[in-house]
Amino acid sequence: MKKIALLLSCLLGTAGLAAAQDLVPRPVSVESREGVFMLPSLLRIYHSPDTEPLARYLAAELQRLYRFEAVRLTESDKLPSDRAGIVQIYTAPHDEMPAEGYWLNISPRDMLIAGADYGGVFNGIQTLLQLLPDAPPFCDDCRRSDIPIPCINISDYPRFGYRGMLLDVARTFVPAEQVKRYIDLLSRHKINKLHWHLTDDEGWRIELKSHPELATVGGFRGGDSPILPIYGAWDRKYGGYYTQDEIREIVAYAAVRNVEIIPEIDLPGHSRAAARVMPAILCAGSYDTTPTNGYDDRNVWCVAEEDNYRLLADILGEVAELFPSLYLHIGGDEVNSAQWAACPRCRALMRANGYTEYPQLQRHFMDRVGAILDSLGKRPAVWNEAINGGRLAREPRVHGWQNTAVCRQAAATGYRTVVMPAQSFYFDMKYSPSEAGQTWAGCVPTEKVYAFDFDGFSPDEMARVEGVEGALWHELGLLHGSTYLERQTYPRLCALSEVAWTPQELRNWDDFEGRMERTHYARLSRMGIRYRTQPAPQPEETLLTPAVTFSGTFRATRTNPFSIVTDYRPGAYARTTRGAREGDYLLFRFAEPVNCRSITFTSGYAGHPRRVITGGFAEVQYVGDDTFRRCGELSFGCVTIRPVAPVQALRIVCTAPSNGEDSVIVHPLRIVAEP
Ligand code: TNX
Repeated sequence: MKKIALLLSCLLGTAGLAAAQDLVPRPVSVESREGVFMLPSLLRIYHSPDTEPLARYLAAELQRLYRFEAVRLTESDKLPSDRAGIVQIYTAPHDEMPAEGYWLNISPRDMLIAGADYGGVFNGIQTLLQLLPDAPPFCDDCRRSDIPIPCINISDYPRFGYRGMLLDVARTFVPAEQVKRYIDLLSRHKINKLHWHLTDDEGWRIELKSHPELATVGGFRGGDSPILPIYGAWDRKYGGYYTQDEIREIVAYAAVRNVEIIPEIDLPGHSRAAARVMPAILCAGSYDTTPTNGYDDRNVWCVAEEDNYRLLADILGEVAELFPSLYLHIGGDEVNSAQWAACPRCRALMRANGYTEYPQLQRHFMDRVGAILDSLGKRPAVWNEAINGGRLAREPRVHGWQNTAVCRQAAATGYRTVVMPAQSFYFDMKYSPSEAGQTWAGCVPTEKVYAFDFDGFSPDEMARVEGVEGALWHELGLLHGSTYLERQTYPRLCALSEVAWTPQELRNWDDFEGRMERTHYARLSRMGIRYRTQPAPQPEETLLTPAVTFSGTFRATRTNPFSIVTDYRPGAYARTTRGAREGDYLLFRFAEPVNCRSITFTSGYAGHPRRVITGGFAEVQYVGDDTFRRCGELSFGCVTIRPVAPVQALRIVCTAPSNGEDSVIVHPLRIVAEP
């Protein structure tokens, strides 16, 4: 048995060394050593009092990975004279070790993790976990202890103190258990902030004892909810929210994993869900209100309404109590000033304060909310637009999202800045043109995330950069199903973790890709992550553009006429003058019968379920037939038919209302020739 262990250790020793080079994010300094540490039959973990949760965490991981249960925890700074086979974890503040940094020393005799602080020990444990070999194929009488861990000395610390990820649970609800898993996976990449986007136009996800209806009503859209369905939840009541107990549990779960949660209540815009539950938060005169869909502008809190600040004190008071983080994110993005412009009281407020522009009125609002936070012992975090109306009274942390220039500008103006330009760090964008996701900030392949290098930032600006953040906006969650969240996040998050952690001079794409391919993708698989893989090349297809006439119950706008469809203008679309109603139809009649393999009809923005026909079916008329035959149902506004004979005409029949959408987008038919 001993011999086998020795042989194993030799084999795995060298494999281990290779794996040691394959850590993600790459550590600052790694020095390989001879030999391996074998997990002993009883592993003794010595820990300092403050790292007790981490000793438990490590023990739980060994149990999960190897069914290894022979662990004894001892709280002590002193080690026994027999140090063989022990692990020591402790915090050791040290001048030379920055916050969240750690030393990890593995010798054949013992393993030691000394962290600058709790986070440092946690990060050291993450590195250790990445060094652990695969679970051997256990049998009942196998010893659980033949697990060799390569000897190594690592000294490591983060480039940035803020290494964040935003999760939008407003557009697509993510149940509490999945949020925990998401946090766990982030923490394994040494990400230490979760920016939790809890409210938006499409839903309010946090239970409040003072105003329960915000969540119990505003947490759902569709059906009998005052919030109309959108983004693929058209035919059912959809949603959810987190109870305060769940939130406390998630916050505690994250804290063990060195993840701080920064909750966001998006104000004063993006507040349609709140406004549908409490219309009085809107400017007087905009109370009407026939429900409508999409980004209608009646979602903005009235700045002049004093009751609003009392309400916000209630709301933020509860939020502040639930979340220990110093910063609470209060939004400030994409505020439409149309309601303020039409509101006599907002206009009077502007005059009284000598404001000439709406961003100043927004600053006024943010300052009032900032004062509430101040009274709660908290500070505001805001989106970059919030600083356009002059300097905010309470020192905020600014999240720059629109592009890199606004991030630089915020830092240059003296704000603590979180850098998260959509063009590099928005994981709701597509990886490549044929894949799922949004496109407004272009495609964001993993290489592009990795390549972000603060080009053009001055040393002064860099001094204000607190770190970086990825973002998973979630409009398309229902469209793309249960694998979307992790696929959009991984492997881009691995690249982000290295932008956030590893010194720039140690970062190199080829090196990163090598580590991913050799080792880290396998680690992701072991964690059960369904990460994105390179899509298979599309088969060559020939598209047909047969002469076609178009008719039906819709009219099109002047700027987007139906001729765009009948001309097969690539990338363009027609737009109707109103949303769809039950019984509407669109009829495509071909000049000659069309022989083809398939015809795809698409409504709405490509890959983005807005302005779609939310329900309906396709009917085909084959050559020689007088009647139409039903041949497919619309799904997310699209349908593909595979004709069995030459096609004379295609009709799309609407069976559902458009839920207040103002128009339908109609793309040219995609007709694929027979091979
Ligand atoms: C812009 S980022 C938004 C979000 C959307 C996102 C989609 C930001 C502050 N506002 O509301 O979900 O684009 O990519």
